[in-house]
This record gives sequence, structure tokens and C-alpha cells, in this order.
Amino acid sequence: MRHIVILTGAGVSAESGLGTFRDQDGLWTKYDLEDVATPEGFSRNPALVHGFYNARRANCLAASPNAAHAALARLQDAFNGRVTLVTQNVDDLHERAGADDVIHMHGTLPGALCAVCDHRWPAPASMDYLAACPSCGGPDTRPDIVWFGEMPYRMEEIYTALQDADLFVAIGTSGTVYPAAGFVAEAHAVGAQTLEINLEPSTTNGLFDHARIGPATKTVPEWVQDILRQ
Ligand code: BV8
Ligand code: ZN
Repeated sequence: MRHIVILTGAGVSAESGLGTFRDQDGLWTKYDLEDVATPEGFSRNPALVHGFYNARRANCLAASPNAAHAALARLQDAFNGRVTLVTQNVDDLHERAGADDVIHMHGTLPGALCAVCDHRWPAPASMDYLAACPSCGGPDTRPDIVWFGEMPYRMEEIYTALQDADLFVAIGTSGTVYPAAGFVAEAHAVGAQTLEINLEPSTTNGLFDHARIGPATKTVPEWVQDILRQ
């Protein structure tokens, strides 16, 4: 096996205490996605959206990577082939566990973006919409997050990796958000093996050749060990 492409979702950070989205007390059960994760919501009420992301940024800072993040960083180090690690998550727990070149297709909580000049800088602990852009002084500073209706980042790179994959592994994602939920079909189309690792089978589980069910801090280290033993 030469090239493994991995896609992680909120489930890989669940045991670090960061909420998921669609589980019973998930984020989308407390906030209306339309209000806090769309450009329209941001222009309607930027203070609410900054408050939502400031709270998540604080959660993220207080959280620590778990055994699943550590195992994936180990795989990147020890696997004698290529590992492309794509995440839908906006937390930086993969990096803090030692992973490198993590492809954050939905942006990152620690990142700030200027909607006027596209300048990016490390977000302050708490952002507010009055804060001017450090580069152009513009008023439209926002979290560097990809909202619904916006184009995810580094899609070219992801599709090129999927074309070259021997194995595609989806970890801790419900398979409800596109284009990420479509990656398994892309991998399948080029003849890659596909594996889902999840607490319970996701909506797209039927599209995977294999599945390992259980909490990520147990299933991911076991899977990494099996791969490195091969
Ligand atoms: C796009 C950042 C178009 C925000 C996120 C109408 C208008 C426009 C677009 C659409 C539309 N209708 C549909 C769409 C497409 C839309 C979409 O897919 N909507 C869905 C809801 C139907 N997609 C988009 O809008 C995307 N953009 O299409 O652009 C375009 C095209 C060309 C040019 C220009 C534009 C953008 C999507 C990105 C949105 N941003 N995140 C933020 O984080 O605040 S997505 C959001 O959901 C999350 O960030 C997360 O990344 C994503 C997926 O969630 P999951 O990670 O899967 O989490 P979830 O809670 O759902 O599942 C948790 C899983 O973990 C479960 O399976 C559970 O079993 C498992 N689990 C739990 N505990 C554990 C565990 N597993 C293991 N161990 C455990 N312990
Ligand atoms: Zn600017």
C-alpha cells in the first residue's frame, strides 16, 4: 500500500471534549446552523457568530489531543508510504498531537480572515467584528472558517490525493456534509479500498468496503497498529 487518504470529522475530537454537531447534544442542537455557520448569518449578526466561535476557540484551547490524534500522527511518521490527512474539523488537535500538513478543508478556529483583502493572521482569543484587519484596516474581520454555501479549501489537492489513493479512511464523520461526504465515492471510483471508523455506522456506511465500530481512542490506535505491522 503506497498512499492512504484519511478524512476526519468531529468524532475524532469527541473524546477530547469538543462537541460533535449532530449527536444528541451536538452543536447544531443548541445553535441554528443558519445563524452561526453561514455568510448570511454572519452579516445579519456578526457579534453572535464571533461569540459562537470565541466560545469554541476557548474550548479548543482548553482541550488536549486524544489517543486517536496521536495514533494518526504516529502513522504519518512511521508509514513507509504517503499519508494525506484531511480534516473537516476546525480544531488544531491533529497538529498539537504532532501531525503535519493537515488539510483543514473547513478552515481553522485559531485562524482569522479579512473578508475585504483576504489577509489571514492568528485569531486573538476573542475576536469582535469591530477589530480592524491588521493589513488593510478594513472592518470585515471574521473567523477563517468555511461556512455553508462557501467553497471548502484545498479541494484540488484533495481530489488529486483521492485519485492516487490505495486506501481511503473516514474517521468520526456522519457523512452528511458535502463535498466531504462524496470522497468515499471518489475513492471507490479509482479502485481504492475504503474503510469507515466510527462510533456507529454513518449515513454513507453502505459505501465503504470495511468498517471498524467503536470509540476513536480505541479503534484508531488499533487500526494504525495493524497498518504499521503489515
Ligand atoms: C459548498 C465549519 C458550494 C463550520 C462546516 C444549499 C446551499 C449551499 C450549499 C448547500 C445547500 N444544501 C446543501 C449544500 C451543500 C452543503 C451541505 O453539504 N449541507 C448539508 C448539511 C446537506 N455543503 C456546503 O455548503 C459546503 N460548501 O457546498 O459550497 C460551492 C460549490 C462551488 C463553489 C462555491 C460554493 C461547505 C460545507 C462546510 C460547512 N462548514 N464546518 C464549523 O465547524 O463551525 S461543516 C460542519 O459539519 C462541521 O464543521 C463538520 O466539519 C461537518 C461534518 O460534521 P461531522 O464532522 O461529520 O460531525 P457530525 O456531528 O455530523 O458527526 C459526528 C460523527 O462522529 C458521527 O458519525 C458520530 O457517530 C461520530 N462519533 C461521535 N463520537 C465518536 C464518534 N466516532 C468515533 N469516536 C467517538 N468517540
Ligand atoms: Zn484586510
